[in-house]
Amino acid sequence: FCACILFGATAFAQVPQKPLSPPLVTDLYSADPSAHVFDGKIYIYPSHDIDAGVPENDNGDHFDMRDYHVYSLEAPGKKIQDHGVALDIKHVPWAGKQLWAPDAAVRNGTYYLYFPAKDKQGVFRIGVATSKSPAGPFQALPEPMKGSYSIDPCVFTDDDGASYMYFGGIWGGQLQRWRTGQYNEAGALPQDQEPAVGPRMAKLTNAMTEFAEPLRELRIVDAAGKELLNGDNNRRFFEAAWMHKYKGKYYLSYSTGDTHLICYATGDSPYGPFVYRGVVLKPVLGWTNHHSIIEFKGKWYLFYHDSTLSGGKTHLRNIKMTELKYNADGTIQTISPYLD
Ligand code: FUB
Repeated sequence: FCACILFGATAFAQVPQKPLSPPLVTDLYSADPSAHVFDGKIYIYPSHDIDAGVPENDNGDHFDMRDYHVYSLEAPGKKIQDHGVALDIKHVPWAGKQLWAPDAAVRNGTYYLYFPAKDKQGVFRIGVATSKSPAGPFQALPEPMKGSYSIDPCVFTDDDGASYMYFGGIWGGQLQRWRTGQYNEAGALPQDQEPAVGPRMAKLTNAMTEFAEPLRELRIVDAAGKELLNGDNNRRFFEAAWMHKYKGKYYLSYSTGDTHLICYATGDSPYGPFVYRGVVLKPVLGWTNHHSIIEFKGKWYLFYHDSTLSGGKTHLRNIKMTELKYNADGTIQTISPYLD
């Protein structure tokens, strides 16, 4: 099938016949799965897709989600458990609309849910909610994180216990409006021959609710050390940053958006720079591609989504998982989401 459609378009022409993996959840639509191992179990923090009747456009306004459910799995292949509504937008005082891709973290027995939403002025911010259980329910803080903007937070905790947030997304994710560090509604992407906009990141405070340092823009470079350009749509960052560590290296993976790939780049520090290494996941049915990568009992897994359950509706997705394998040199074996 062809991946060449606009962000707003409904579906690919054809539903692939042989998906690599079945949907994990079939009674609700779910997307953007951020997986973690907490208390020896896999917990999944996805978006909860609904059909809100909002017309499709390139800003992704049709992704008009209003709550989150948390899921858990005792082990891959076991029955998934739905822990119910973990957070509802009506209990987030600052949020206006669009609960997009969340993530979670734990510190000292408190679990933190990080989530993007548009504030009452229509500007994406990142909120935090807390719970004593990884399954929630979560209680939102009254304000978004100070200095936060854009979408798709990912919180990575390093071996030394320091936690870092990676975030951002261009187009509807508004990252191009923050290129100067200040909000500019007319802010545009760079020219094609200029370096692409990078994801933002910063260490978090011990309280996990604020940035502990000024935000940085990550550099993603090619093998020659040259920054990826804005016109390099097959490799440049678009949204859905995820960080994991394998054999001492930091792996930054992300979606290329309008070319529908999950790519990755590696580095020697959580701050980068990151060298582009290749493709983790080829395009899926539906416009968006969004994932997470975790280790569980010695094996590695990719969590991702597609739109098979809805017959290809791009805003009605379903989460999936499959094993992820490395080559001896640390490169990731590219995954094809369909067998035909
Ligand atoms: O689910 C809404 C948005 O679509 C996410 O925040 C993006 O990463 C894309 O998957």
